[in-house]
Amino acid sequence: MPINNNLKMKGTLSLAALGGAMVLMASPAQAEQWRGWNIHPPGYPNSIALEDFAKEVAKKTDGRIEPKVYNNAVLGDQPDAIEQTRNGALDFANFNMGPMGPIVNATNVLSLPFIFKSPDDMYRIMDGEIGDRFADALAKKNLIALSWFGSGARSLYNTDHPVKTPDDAKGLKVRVMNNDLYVQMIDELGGNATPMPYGDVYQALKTGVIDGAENNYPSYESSGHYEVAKYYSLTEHLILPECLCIAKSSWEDLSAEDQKMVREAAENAAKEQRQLWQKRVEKSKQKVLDSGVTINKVNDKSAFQARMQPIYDEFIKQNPDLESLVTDIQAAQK
Ligand code: BDP
Repeated sequence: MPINNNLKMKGTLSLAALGGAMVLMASPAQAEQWRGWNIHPPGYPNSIALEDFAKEVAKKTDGRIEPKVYNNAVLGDQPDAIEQTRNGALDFANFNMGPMGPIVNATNVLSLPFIFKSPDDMYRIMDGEIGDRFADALAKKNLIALSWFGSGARSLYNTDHPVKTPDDAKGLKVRVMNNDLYVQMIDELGGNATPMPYGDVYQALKTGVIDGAENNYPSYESSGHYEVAKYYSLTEHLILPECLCIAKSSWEDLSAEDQKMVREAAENAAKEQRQLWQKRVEKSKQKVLDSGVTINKVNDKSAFQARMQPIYDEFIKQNPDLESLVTDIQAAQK
């Protein structure tokens, strides 16, 4: 018996080894596995674009690189994922420029409320020379921004009344993304800001830890926040670009030819994300309306804008080197 068993095992082992060798021969030698971070659920415009980026990279490199996208922030919340990508523990990601501010100071310019007049202005400016300046700042912190995604305009929403004037936000406890500028932004409206990971907001709204938050229609809808916070007020105070970013270490491992292919794939992903975004905004808006959400027009946005002036003044005072970036963005929208 023991002899037989031994023989059987040996046979099994060698067959397995042979199988392994065949697999190795069939797939390209040492395929590079890339781990990609995504905060959104499957089916969200960004998720679809990232999936397609992964497929295109695998195809263009004949499987030498195998990117895999991990959705729903399962690899960590955004500030944590930014660090992981900076140190190469993650290979690529779709990051919003809001929580990027504490790490790449120049990107705080993008978080100044009302800095962009419309998503189209944002796209045009980020696709040009000004966008390259942000990409340079990111590269200094080990993040290679290959293309820019959109995230629409963020508006305030809360549980028990419309916010039509700045004073309507007085006393509100509002969740913001991790960035001091947003704490100041809510302060200027007389509210109390709580920075908190995206994934914790639903529960915090439900239990009354916060009264509201702020986001674009697709996130307001896909996160389920609209089920709890039924007043969505069109303040449109932030129009934030997002990057498709690669870890510098993963980028530098690529040949010049592969870099070109990966960049192309990222640019295609951005085109796709922007198209899908448009459709998703309409779909999400309809869905929240159907569920009984009240959408409030803000007739005088300039009242909100005026409240933000101290943020600009202080920012420029503290970051004189970034003043030209602010004024160049403003001048590009005149
Ligand atoms: C969404 C962004 C995502 C942010 C999230 C948030 O796409 O990157 O993490 O808002 O509010 O719109 O945290």
